[in-house]
Amino acid sequence: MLKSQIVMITGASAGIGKACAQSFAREGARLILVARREENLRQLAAELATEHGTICHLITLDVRDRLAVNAAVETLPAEWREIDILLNNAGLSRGLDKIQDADFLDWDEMIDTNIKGLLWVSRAVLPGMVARDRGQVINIGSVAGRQVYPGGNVYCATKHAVRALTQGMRIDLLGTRVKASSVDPGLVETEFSEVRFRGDTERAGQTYVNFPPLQAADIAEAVLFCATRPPHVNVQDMLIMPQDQAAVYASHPRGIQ
Ligand code: NDP
Ligand code: 8X3
Repeated sequence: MLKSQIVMITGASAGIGKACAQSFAREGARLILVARREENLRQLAAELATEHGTICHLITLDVRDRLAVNAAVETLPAEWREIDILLNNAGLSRGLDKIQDADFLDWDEMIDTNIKGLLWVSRAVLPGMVARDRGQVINIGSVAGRQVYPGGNVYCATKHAVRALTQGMRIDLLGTRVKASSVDPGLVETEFSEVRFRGDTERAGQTYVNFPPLQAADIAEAVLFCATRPPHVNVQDMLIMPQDQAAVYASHPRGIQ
């Protein structure tokens, strides 16, 4: 079903985006890999070419840069223009500060990446999908788009926005054959916490000691499920949690065996 389809993945250089690239590659898709760290993308593309014969097109950019996003999509080589699936995954959190204490720059970075970056990429890619009357946008939301936790304030607000934007896309695309879905994970062990705590690996590591977290591959399976439904089925959203995390406030401290 995905053989030779073109899948564009933002934030493909690490974590969930990288795992999704591996899953789509196994299914025979062609991949447009997007992120800022060019070396990571190159390494991933080389791995996928060796393991699955995957053909990749690499785009090194910051999704916050609207002009760069537009230029990258507009100048895609002819054989890469007809994107079948867009996975809006690039995103991050910064800190866990209270609103009264937080750094404005952290807010800018989260809002500009998680909300505006997702919008810039979607705005550039969606017209082609609508014109072809086929395609799918899959947004990576979060349990933080449904609940708020202490210090989560602005990050949670960005993920609530992603949830609203997926619903908005779904409504705006009604009448076309273009799908819109969101996959909303609970705690996943990736570089996410290291980024949140700006490289403080000890603090980041503490995030994952209380119970077995999800792995990026678990989310990739869910994304693949959304991407492989028949034409008359649209998965609107999926919430996927670790077994020991029932809600952002309610987890079972089993420890990691
Ligand atoms: P990682 O930090 O492991 O990966 C984040 C990815 O996003 C990287 O590839 C990074 O690439 C990319 N990225 C970040 N900022 C930008 C930018 N400005 N422009 C382009 N790419 C960017 O984290 P995850 O894999 O965990 O995060 C992926 C998504 O999953 C995010 O949207 C996150 O909010 C969401 N999520 C994560 C959860 C978790 O517990 N880990 C749970 C729920 C949702 P590079 O730095 O090379 O640009
Ligand atoms: C990432 C999951 O709970 O750390 O979106 O916000 S959480």
